[in-house]
Amino acid sequence: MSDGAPVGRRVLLGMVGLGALGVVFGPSLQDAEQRLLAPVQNHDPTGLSGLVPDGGGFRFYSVTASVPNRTVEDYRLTIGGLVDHPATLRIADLAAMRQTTLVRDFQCVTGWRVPKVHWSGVALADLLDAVGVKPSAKAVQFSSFDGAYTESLSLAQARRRDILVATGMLGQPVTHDHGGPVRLYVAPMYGYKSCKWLGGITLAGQVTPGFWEDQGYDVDAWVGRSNGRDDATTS
Ligand SMILES: Nc1nc2c(c(=O)[nH]1)N[C@H]1C(S)=C(S)[C@@H](COP(=O)(O)O)O[C@H]1N2
Ligand SMILES: [Mo]
Repeated sequence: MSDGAPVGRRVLLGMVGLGALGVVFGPSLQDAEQRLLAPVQNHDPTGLSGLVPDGGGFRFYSVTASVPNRTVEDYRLTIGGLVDHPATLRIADLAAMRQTTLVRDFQCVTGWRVPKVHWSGVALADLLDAVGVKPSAKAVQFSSFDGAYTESLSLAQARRRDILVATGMLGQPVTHDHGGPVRLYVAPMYGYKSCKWLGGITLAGQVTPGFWEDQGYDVDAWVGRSNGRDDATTS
């Protein structure tokens, strides 16, 4: 009688095959579905994305293979360009300013969403008021200390109260994986506007397309109304 060995071997070979694929492609396999949903390919060019441990459903994204660690002590946020008072701020400076909290969903354009996330920090609008925006400024540019990622908003967008220079997220200081110690959180727009590892804010005369926008994403990234997601209720 058959001892089932052929079946067993097939199963075993199947597992070996999957294991080998896993070594080659790593987290890419887990992300296959979201890659299909992505309006452009390579939303995660490093292939490093995966679920953030205890991240409440967040995926870890970085366009660079590694990002320097910045502690609360050595972190600096530089604000310059078309402002009256260029500034270099520490975490303590941000903590001394009026704090704003938001409870809002986080929505990645590839399809995943984390509902009702607690965010805290300084409203970007308050920060702009503190440094004084020159009349010639029309846009706000953001750079990441990962050395690669950039984003921007029009000045009108940046003055909304639901955009934070966030130091808190998910009820704790923003972790390194989530872009800490300071990240941007743009509540009304898709996740790619929320620049992680925020290092610089520059007031400028015009909007400059950011990292993903150079690859085809909409600069105005309103959730539900951009990147081909327009529906009958908004048209
Ligand atoms: N510096 C930097 N910021 C970034 C990204 C990135 O790759 N690098 N990815 C963006 C995208 S597409 C999303 S959906 C969110 C993901 O945030 P998370 O890694 O905390 O889940 O960060 C955004 N900000
Ligand atoms: Mo995203």
